[in-house]
Amino acid sequence: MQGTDFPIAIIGAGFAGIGAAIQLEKAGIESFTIFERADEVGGTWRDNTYPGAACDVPSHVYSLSFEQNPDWSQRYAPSWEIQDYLLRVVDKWKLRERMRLNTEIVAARFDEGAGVWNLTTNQGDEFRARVVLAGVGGLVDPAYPDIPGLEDFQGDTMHTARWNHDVDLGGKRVSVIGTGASAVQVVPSIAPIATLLTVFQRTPAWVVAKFDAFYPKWIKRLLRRFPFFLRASRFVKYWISELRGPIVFYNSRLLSLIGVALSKWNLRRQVEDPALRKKLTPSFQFGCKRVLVSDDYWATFERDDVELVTEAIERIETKGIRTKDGSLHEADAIVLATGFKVGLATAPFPIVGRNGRTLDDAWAGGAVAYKGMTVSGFPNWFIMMGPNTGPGHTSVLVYTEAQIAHAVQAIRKLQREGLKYLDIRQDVQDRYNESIQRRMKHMVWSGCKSWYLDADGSNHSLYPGFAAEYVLRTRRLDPRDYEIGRFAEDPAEHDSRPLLTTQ
Ligand code: N01
Repeated sequence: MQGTDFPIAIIGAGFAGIGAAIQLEKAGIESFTIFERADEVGGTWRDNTYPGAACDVPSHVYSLSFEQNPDWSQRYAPSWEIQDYLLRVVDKWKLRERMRLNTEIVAARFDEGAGVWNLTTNQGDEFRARVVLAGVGGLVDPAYPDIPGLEDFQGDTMHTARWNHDVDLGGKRVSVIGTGASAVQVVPSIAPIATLLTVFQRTPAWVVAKFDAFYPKWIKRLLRRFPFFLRASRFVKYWISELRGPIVFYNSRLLSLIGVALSKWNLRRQVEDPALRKKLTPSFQFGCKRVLVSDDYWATFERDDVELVTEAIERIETKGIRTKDGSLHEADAIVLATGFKVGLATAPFPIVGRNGRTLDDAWAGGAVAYKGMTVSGFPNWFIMMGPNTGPGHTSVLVYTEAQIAHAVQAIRKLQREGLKYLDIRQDVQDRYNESIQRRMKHMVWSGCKSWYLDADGSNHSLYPGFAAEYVLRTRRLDPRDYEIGRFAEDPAEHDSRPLLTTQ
């Protein structure tokens, strides 16, 4: 099991899994297999195809730093273009050869004697990996609202994250439930085709201007010809988002005022009616929920065929949505822009580490991991986009790339020194997470309800600081932080079973 015989499992073929595979290739490590439960790569960008779906971080930053793309059509690329980009990258690196689509990992168990993770697939196959890179994403499965009568509705119902392209919303009365990041994109996109669009708002959101624009051909040519300009654009956009960061994440009344001023300016330029403005203005502190970006979401409510309903929903009936004031809002279709089941706080499937301990047990008090990547008792298991690594202000991929680099360092060490495993020390992990939670007190996120928070109000989703700081903190793997497992001297004790057993 040592030397070149070093199987690595990458779980998930979204940005994280694809990025990890490329970095392994670049490091000369080719013994990896990517497992993807869907029939195509892409993750978020494969699944989120609703009208208007796009990135809300500039694409020059929201792309892999080692696979920059001069051809983005606009500052904030639409979802299909990001998916095309990922498909191109996968083909360029010939990753399909090492990929098992339609293969879901449903269980994982660490064999401490062999220093091996036994992974079970949904087809009943067993895969034995020395290292696992888990890039399963945090916002994957749609959250369907718990509204009575949802299943009684006789029109079409669809969630933004599972768009039904067979349904034509043209000429229909459409109701949208939710006013988060997905809603601000879908609402302006379907308003022009629906005869009536009714948006049900439970909590208004702070929305700042997007200043989106198409890149003219000459700019794309320039970026293609002189990659320096592409790198410079990325650098500038990245640092703008970092410098703006404190307005979005610090719990400071003063900084918050800047955000509020920017957002109110955006509201004033889009909405003239003061009563409508009032309904659309949040009462919670700027940054507490995700700050949204849009140039046309608020303006959509000025249309005669768009209605904003702020009355709470009582139930859904066969013909539409009944609000608490007794009104029935008839609809032909309901769009649920109600977000995702946040997958950060629980194991994505049963994962059993050393001494038979499950990841769900380890995370009973909230999801914690050292630098968001490694969990004590789960050796050689590296999480990408793990606990407390989400940003509220910049591209998540900056964090993901730091995690990939860290995991590659660990793999190199394991290989170079013929080690059995690296297991983060419990005291190191605890100290790290105590410091993260201490810093949370200075962040803005605890003042309102959002997917950032667990049921008990604790935050195990976001990183309380700058991306640059996270990158610096994760740059060097310090072996002293890890308990090192070594193989027995006697080769007879080494596990020699095949690495992949298909039943
Ligand atoms: O989901 P959300 P999302 N009755 O949870 C409302 C990422 N993202 O899909 O605020 C009535 O933010 C809920 O109301 P309230 C991004 O990280 C990225 O929009 O809870 N309303 C809220 O308005 C984002 O943060 C991009 O009171 C109900 C909405 O539904 C994350 O995904 C694009 C309800 C849910 O908002 C999630 O965004 C899109 C109910 N029973 C998303 N239940 C990029 O561009 C829920 N709501 C990268």
